[in-house]
Amino acid sequence: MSKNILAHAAKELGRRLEQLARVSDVRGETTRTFMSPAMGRANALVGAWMQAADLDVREDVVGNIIGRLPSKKAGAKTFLFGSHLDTVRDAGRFDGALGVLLPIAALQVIRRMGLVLPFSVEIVGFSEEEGVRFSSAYLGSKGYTGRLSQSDLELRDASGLSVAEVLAAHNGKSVSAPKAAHSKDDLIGYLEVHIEQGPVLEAKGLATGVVSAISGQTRARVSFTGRAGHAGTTPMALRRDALAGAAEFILEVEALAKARPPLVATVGWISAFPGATNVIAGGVELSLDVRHPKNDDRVAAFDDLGRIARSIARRRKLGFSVKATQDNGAVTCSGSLTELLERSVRACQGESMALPSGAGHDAVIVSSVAPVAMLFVRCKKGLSHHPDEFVHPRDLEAALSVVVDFLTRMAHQPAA
Ligand code: HGY
Ligand code: MN
Ligand code: MN
Repeated sequence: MSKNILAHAAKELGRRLEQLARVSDVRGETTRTFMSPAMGRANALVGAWMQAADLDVREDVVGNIIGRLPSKKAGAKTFLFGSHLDTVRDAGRFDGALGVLLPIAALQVIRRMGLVLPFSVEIVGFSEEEGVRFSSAYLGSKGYTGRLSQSDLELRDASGLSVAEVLAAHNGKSVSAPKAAHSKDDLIGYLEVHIEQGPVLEAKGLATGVVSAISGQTRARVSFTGRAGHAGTTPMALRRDALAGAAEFILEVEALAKARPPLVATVGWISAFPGATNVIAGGVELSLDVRHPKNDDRVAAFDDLGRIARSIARRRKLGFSVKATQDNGAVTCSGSLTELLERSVRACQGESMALPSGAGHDAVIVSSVAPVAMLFVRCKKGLSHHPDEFVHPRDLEAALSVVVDFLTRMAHQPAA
């Protein structure tokens, strides 16, 4: 593998990540949410890059952009790469996009090396992984793997629009949940390249690492209902203040998670109604995100938080509800794929380390149809879900060399 070809491809990859980051629904930041105008423009840009890499490009009914390099070998199976093109609000330029653009670059390097792969390759830019618009993640990969459910289609965004209505508008006709793009026996496996979004690789001085397992996560919407009232005339003892109750609950969420490491639990957003300075909040809705590498511990923590919410509501004479909007078990990465990936990492950087992922990834969903592996790439200070997210160009090149080496090894695997 020539160093020059790699260095040039890595430089172009860095440039494309910058260019894609400017495709946003909000000027001056990187924000792309499910089926937004910016997502359409991102798909057009990534689709053009896929086309330039001689991939056959299509977009499916849930807005995934898919580039396919068909093998010339009759009956060849397919190896998948992918990650998400949607982002959190005011995001960085690497989370998701790296796992779509890097494999495109890797295929261009492979072609320049004259290597013909004995299997087809499909690169998927998933349309929705972060769960920003509908508070439930993975709508893109669920659509691609045939796991989009009726309850997913009925989820509603802040404006009251359902997933089904958004898909109908996008496709110009109502669409039912799509079937899986591939049958299980057509797939060799899936590799997702993703920034670590944590500090471990940086602390170890490693550019890349392999993922052992991905934590399970439960997301929910919690609401407290009290009674709105005049902030100036309602005595404190007579109040049923929904926002005060929610505040007490949020501190209990933090305390419970701190008491049970490695559990993590987060309230990321809160809305208070009617939301006026001089009105006691009559209603509150907030998000809850609970994660743990072990499923039993995550479920127990979520149940305990429900009991805590109930006791706060009872004491404060508030109504309350807890509605899970997403529930994904922990996923262990495929041993054989990860072992092959470790060989590539060792060949490229001398040593390899395995680490768990606290963040969720599309690999969680794809694991239902194919063996999955993940390559983590060092990011500065582990910062992510933030505009200062940063991967050094040297580490882009390192990750690219690992994936090119991995594809080369895959090509020489028996009966790939
Ligand atoms: O929230 C997550 O774990 C990921 O960033 N979607
Ligand atoms: Mn993310
Ligand atoms: Mn991500």
